[in-house]
Amino acid sequence: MRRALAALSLLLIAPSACRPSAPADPAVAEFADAYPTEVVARGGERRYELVAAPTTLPMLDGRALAVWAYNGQVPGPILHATVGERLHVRFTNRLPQDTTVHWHGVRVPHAMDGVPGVTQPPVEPGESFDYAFVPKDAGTFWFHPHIRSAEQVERGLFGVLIVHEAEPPPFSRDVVWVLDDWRLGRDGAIDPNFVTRHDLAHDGRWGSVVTVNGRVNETLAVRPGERIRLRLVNTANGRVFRPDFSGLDARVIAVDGMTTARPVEPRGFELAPGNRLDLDVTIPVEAGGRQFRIVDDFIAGRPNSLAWIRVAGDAVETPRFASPARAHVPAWKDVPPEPTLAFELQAERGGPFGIAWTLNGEAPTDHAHHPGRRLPLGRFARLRFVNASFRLHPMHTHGMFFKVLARNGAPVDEPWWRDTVLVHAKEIIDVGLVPLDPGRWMMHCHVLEHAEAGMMTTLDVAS
Ligand SMILES: [Cu+2]
Repeated sequence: MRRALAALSLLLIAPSACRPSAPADPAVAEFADAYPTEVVARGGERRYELVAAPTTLPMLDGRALAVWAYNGQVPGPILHATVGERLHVRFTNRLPQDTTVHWHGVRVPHAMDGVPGVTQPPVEPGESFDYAFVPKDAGTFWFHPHIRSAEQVERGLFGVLIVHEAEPPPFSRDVVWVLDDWRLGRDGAIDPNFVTRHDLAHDGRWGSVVTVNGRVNETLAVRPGERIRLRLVNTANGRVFRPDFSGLDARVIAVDGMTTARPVEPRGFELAPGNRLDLDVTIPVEAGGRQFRIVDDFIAGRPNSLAWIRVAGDAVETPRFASPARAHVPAWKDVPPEPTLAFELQAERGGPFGIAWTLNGEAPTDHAHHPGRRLPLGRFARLRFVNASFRLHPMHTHGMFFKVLARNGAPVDEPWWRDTVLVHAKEIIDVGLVPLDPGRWMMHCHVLEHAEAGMMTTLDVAS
C-alpha cells in the first residue's frame, strides 16, 4: 500500500521539486518516511515583496527607536505559505550594507539558502534577489540576514515564515511570539558597538530590554475556552529563554518547526537563539477575567517578564481534536556508534575581534573559506559537539534536521527533531542525522557574535 502511495505521489511531483531517487537502504527509507525527501507540489504560489531598510518605529515601551526593518516592521512581516506551494520572495536591499536572506530551518534548494560566497553573491545596496522555493515541511520558521548578522539581526532584521499544513488543525487562533532582547546606549538608541570583546568573552550580546513582538510586556487578549497555537521564536543574538507556562494548560507540539512525536510538557524547555517552539494552549472556560503572566526563568533568581495572556469576554467552545503528532519516527539503530564528525568548541586569542571562537582550532571569518567536512548523502551520521569552553553554544545546521542522541555520553531520547541544539559549558552532545540534500551547508553557533568570530564551518553533503 505504501509503495502504491509513493508511486502515486511521484506522479504528482512537479519537475522542479523532483529528487533523483529514493534511498535504497531500508533504514534510510524508514528515516525518509519520517522526514520526507519528496514534496508533493500542490500548485499555487505565494508572492511577497520584502524590502530591508532603515526606519524609526515605536518600539519596546513605546519609544521611537531607529532600527533596520523588513517592510517597515520589527519583527518583519509574517510570511505564509502552505506546504507544497511555491513561495516567491522578491527581496530588495535598501540598507547601507550588503545583506542576504537566510531561511532558518527551511529545507530550501542550496541556491536559496542565503549564504554569501557559498550559495549566492551578497545583495548589494540598491540590488534585488529573488528567493523561490517549495517548502517541504509545515511548521514555524524564520528568516534573517547571513552577513554581519550580529549587527543586522540586532538592528531589527528578522521575520517569521509559517508553513501551514495542507489541512491545519482547527485551533481557535494562531499566534506568533517573537522573543528578543535589546542593548541600548545611554542615549536610548541601539548600542552601535557590535561584536565587542565583552560579547565574545561571554554568551554573545545580551540586552537589558526583553521584548515579545518588539514590545515590553506584550499582551494577548483571548476569550475563555479558546485553544491557541502559540508559536515562539527566539531571534536574540545570544540570549536563551526558558519560558514558564506552568499556570496554563500548555503542551509543546513542535520543536524547530517539526511536529513532536507526542505532545510534551513545556517545563524546562530552553529556547536558544534560532530555536522555535509551537505550543498547544487551552484557556480554561472558567478563566474569564484572569490574566496569566509568562516569565522567562533561564537565569535563576533573575526572571524576565515576557508577556501577558488576558482572558475576557464570552466563553467559546473549545475545539476538540488530537494534538498534531508525527506519525512516523525512525529507529536510530543504524547510527554509527562513533562520531562521523566531531567538533571541539573552544576560544583562543587573536583574529579580527581579539578573541576567536573555534571549531577544531579553526576560525574562518569569511563564509567562502570554510574548511568543509564531508558528510555522505543519504547515510546515517553521528555528529559530536565537545564544548571545551565555559560558554553557551547553540549549534545550528542549515539544510537538515537532526536528533539529539546523547548528552555527556548518556543516551537521551528526545521525541523531536531540531535544527539548533544548545551545548552548555563543558557539555558533550551527540546528534544523529541523515543528510538528504546535496550541497555545502553551513553549520555554526547561533550566538551571532561567536559565529562572526569564527565559529562556523560547512558540511559538504555529497554521495
Ligand atoms: Cu557559540
